[in-house]
Parts: sequence; structure tokens; C-alpha cells
Amino acid sequence: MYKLYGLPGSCSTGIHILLKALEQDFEVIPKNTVDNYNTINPVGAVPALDDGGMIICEGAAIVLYLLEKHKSEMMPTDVVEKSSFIQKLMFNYATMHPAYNRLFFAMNNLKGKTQQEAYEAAAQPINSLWKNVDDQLKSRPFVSGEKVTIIDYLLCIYANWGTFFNVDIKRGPNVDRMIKQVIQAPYFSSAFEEEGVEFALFKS
Ligand SMILES: N[C@@H](CCC(=O)N[C@@H](CS)C(=O)NCC(=O)O)C(=O)O
Repeated sequence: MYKLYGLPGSCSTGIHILLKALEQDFEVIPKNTVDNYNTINPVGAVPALDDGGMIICEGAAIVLYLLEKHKSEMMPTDVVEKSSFIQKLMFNYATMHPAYNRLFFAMNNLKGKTQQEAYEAAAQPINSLWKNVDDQLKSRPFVSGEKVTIIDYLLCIYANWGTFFNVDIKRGPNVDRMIKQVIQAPYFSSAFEEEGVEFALFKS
């Protein structure tokens, strides 16, 4: 059985959803219940996956490990398609997620007018990134094509983060269509429920 170290509603929730989609046995261990979490991941971040004592850190590495190990159809076998899939996955982990980190930094470290200005400055590049995703979704239902993948799950989680901040994030109509479809999946909503967090997007 896998052990997934995570934080509710964070990027680790993407791995939680993926483990459900792959029909794997696992338990989710909240990071804050672990004494000395840095012995699991020396940089202190979630997710971390324990597979029989072998620890894997970095979300992208965990995704690639799980998809290859379980021969998931999410991962194309053709080398060109696989490269495109990995490019989109890395866009999530190395570009979109860090863009949202600027909002979390402002929330945790700034106050008042300075915080609001930082939110608004951070929202600009995020909006450009969503425009890029929205353009891709003009011609297909999901980022990787006809079938939902971990790439879409993660984008839904990042989009939900936007509800935490007092700033307007513009995602685009195709992105919203994709999100509304993905969040219908039982394994998506049950992962949020099990973590005790609400998917607040589209709720007024
Ligand atoms: N490069 C890492 C970054 C992961 C990351 O930033 N995780 C956040 C949650 S989304 C985290 O653990 N933050 C530390 C904390 O909140 O204690 C990865 O992709 O796995």
C-alpha cells in the first residue's frame, strides 16, 4: 500500500486523485501529523510518496513513476506524444504552480496595500498562463486530448487556489468548461471530501 504525504487541497491532492483513478490502495498522511517531516522530504514540501519504504519526492517525478508503474493509458507510448504529455505536465509543475506560489507568498508575508498590490502583480502572469491553456482547450476537451489526465486534475486544483485570494484570476471559457467536467468525476470530489476541503470554485 502506498503512503502519500500531503496537505489538504494542495498539489498533493492531485496525486491523491491520481491514485484513486489508478485504483490503487493508499493512505494519505497529513504532513502536519508527522514528527520531523524533513526526514521524509528534506525540503519539507508535499507531495512525497512512500512505495514500500522507497520515498519519491517532487510531484512530477511521482506522476511519471505511477503512470509508468501502472502502465496507465494517461501516458502515451509513442515517443512524440509522450514528449508532448511530459511538456504539458512540466508546464503545470514548473510554470503554473510556481506562478501561484507568488500569491501564497504575498498571503503569508505581506499585509494591507502592499499585499493587494502583490496579488494584482502576481495575477497578471497567471492570467497569461491560463490564456495559453484556454487556447489549447479550444480544440479538445482536455489538455492532453480526448481523455482526462493528471494534467487536468492539477489545473483544477490550481484554479481552486484562486478562490483563496482577493484578486480576479481570468481563466477563460474553455478552461472553465474543462474544470466543470473534471470535477464531476467521483474520484475527484471524494478526494476533496476525504481531505476535508471544499472545491470552492463556481460556488458563490
Ligand atoms: N517542486 C515541488 C513543490 C511542491 C510544493 O510547493 N508543495 C507545497 C504545497 S502545494 C508545499 O509543500 N508547501 C510547503 C508547506 O506548505 O508546508 C513539487 O512539485 O513537488
